[in-house]
Amino acid sequence: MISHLRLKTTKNLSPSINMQVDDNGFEFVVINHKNFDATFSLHGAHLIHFQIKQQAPLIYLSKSTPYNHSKAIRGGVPICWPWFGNTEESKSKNLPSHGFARISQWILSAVNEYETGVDLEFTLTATAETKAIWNHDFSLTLKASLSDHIELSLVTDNTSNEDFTYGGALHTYLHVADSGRCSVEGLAASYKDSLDNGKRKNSDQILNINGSVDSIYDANEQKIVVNDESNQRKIVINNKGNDSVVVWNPWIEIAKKFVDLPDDGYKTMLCVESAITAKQGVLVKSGCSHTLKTVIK
Ligand code: TA6
Repeated sequence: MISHLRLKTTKNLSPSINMQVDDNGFEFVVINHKNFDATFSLHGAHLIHFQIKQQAPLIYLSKSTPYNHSKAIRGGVPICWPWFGNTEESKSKNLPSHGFARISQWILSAVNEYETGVDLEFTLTATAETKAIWNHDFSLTLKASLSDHIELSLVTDNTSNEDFTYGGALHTYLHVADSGRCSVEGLAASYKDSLDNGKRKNSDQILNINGSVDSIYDANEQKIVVNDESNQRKIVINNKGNDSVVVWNPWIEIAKKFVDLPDDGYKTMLCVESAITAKQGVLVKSGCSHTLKTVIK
């Protein structure tokens, strides 16, 4: 829900889409389509709200998250790029967790509205600031298609003269009625447990959420099904271009450590992420591109 945000319209882009800002000039793209409502922030090209009319929100957003350009918004679908989590290099240089894309100001580069939905494109290109952190020329495009489902494609274009590798994630925070009454099917048979030094473990056929979980599953071709039991719905996720699927819920004790997450926030969120977590990342040759995608219904 974003009703707690006090926004005012600055520009109408199409019948259902307008630009809005908060009291600090933080910019949002707000979509009020006849079938659904959605909101992106230009900060991070960050989908922070998606709700089909007469249904519960599909995306979780923390009511405690700040909206400022130095921090990532907690919730929504953060774009983690060009690395996942913290790498040896990012830690040694005290660089932001999950890369800089989600704390950068993107440009809304295309808007298209039609009977059943909307298509939006956001772009981020290399600057002196980004090259000081990650010394490559690139063009990053988020292609969002919203209708009765969410389709997000993150296209990495290598516009430099040399090859590069990248990691990251479409770090989706699903909204669920009660995470303790959720289960996840379709995950790979093996995962690395980030709560146990990344130890590789065999997984159960069905993952029941009943405590802190931070697991990196190998990607497989299967669809992932989240049984959001208390909402009496199943959320279906299909990913492409990922090498892993990350499932995260901080649960009670870890949630308390996040100032931008209410202490009970863990109850109504569950992260299921389309991710590239392999140490070597994905190679994008000079002049080529790679797409990381997630479809959520
Ligand atoms: O995707 C899971 C994870 O890497 C967790 O380990 C936790 O750190 C989470 O992301 C949130 O990271 P953030 O940098 O957004 O606080």
